[in-house]
Amino acid sequence: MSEVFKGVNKIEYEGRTSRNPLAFKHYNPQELVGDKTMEEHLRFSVAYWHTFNAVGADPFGAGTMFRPWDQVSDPLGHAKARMEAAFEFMSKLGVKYFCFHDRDIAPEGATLAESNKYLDAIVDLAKDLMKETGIKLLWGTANLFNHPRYVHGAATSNNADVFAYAAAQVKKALEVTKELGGENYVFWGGREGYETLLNTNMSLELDNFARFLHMAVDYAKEIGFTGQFLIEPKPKEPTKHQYDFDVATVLGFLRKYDLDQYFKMNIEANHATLAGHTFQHELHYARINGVLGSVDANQGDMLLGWDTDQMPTDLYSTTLAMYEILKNGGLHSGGLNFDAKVRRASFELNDLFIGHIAGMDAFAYGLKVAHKLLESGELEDIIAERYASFNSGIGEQIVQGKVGFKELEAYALELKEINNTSGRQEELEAILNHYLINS
Ligand code: XUL
Ligand code: CO
Repeated sequence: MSEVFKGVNKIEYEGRTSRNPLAFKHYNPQELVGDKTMEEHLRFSVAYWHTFNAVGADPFGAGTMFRPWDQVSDPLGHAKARMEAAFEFMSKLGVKYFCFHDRDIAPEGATLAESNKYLDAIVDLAKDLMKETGIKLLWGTANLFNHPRYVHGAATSNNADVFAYAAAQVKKALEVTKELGGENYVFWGGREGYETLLNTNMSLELDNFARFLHMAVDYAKEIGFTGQFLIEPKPKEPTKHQYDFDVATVLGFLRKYDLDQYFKMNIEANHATLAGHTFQHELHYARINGVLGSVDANQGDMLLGWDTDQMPTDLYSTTLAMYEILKNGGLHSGGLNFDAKVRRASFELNDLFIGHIAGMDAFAYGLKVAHKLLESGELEDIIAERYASFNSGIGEQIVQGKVGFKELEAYALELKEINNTSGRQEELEAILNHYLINS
């Protein structure tokens, strides 16, 4: 396909005073922040499904986005035209990674064999375009939720044939991810959950889910796929209860079934808020448990209770996310994948660039603020001081496991008074704002 995004050149960094909507104001790929460049810290990725497949349909209305690549009618030709446009977009945007579901890049055939054949044809094209542009695959995954066969779930379906079909689909998706050098493989639990407990054998469904993941781990070993396995928690939608509810729930599941050594988490901002947590909470909880793997960068709407998958522009949230990521020593094989879509009414082609630029700038600014905040050590010093009672005396003995209830009772009986100090929340929030305003 010839050039699609006509009139858009490579997006350049123009600095914070620029008012050009098609330029970066903060994301300056080669600028050093600490000992790494912005590009190395942020590892941005474009989500194929939102940016190249979505047409703006919602439950109340049809698509509003008429993309040039969607005008090609034969299924494989359509998929190829879309992929060429995708690589043109990513090259112009300067994003070095992308992510896809198997069915985003190639059409579903009449049979599994035909779907696999379509996928192979598109993977050949992807390989060429990746080589030509230097763009890499952050992660691959399988779409186990769209087709009607997955009505009751995939690995947690009541129907063993569906379990088998899903396994075959993931087997192929793993092969393809390996072939394209994917650095991770993601399991988001599509319809792995329930609508009503009245028809659900939750115990069998969870056991089967674990069996499925063990099979994936075994197969990855067999074919030599060494990428990181990631689970992406989400509490609800499409089912009313998704088994991968949040980081804490998934950790408990992985540990119960001896899967914890093989998986980390892919944390999505809007999924965190659906679970009643902040984005920072989920990143923090994953970090302190050594399972912060990758991020689906987006944001929800404060007033809506569903997964709106908006472009992340909230600086407060991107700053606190980057604070956790820096404290994690970075995302390693993970990245910041824009699992985000422009609004239904933002249907012009340029909106795709503008939306991503807004998200990239918001994370670049968040990175700069978080770096300064960490360099200053102000929050860490206050936290250290807050817990100082555990560094000596009875606190130290508790931490070292030297005392039990009897010794503590004896100690408490001798206590004259207990002195608490302020939690200083407002002071800390003001410190955060200071760095947000002055970075
Ligand atoms: C759905 C979602 C998915 C996963 C990949 O809410 O986030 O797109 O990121 O399957
Ligand atoms: Co996601």
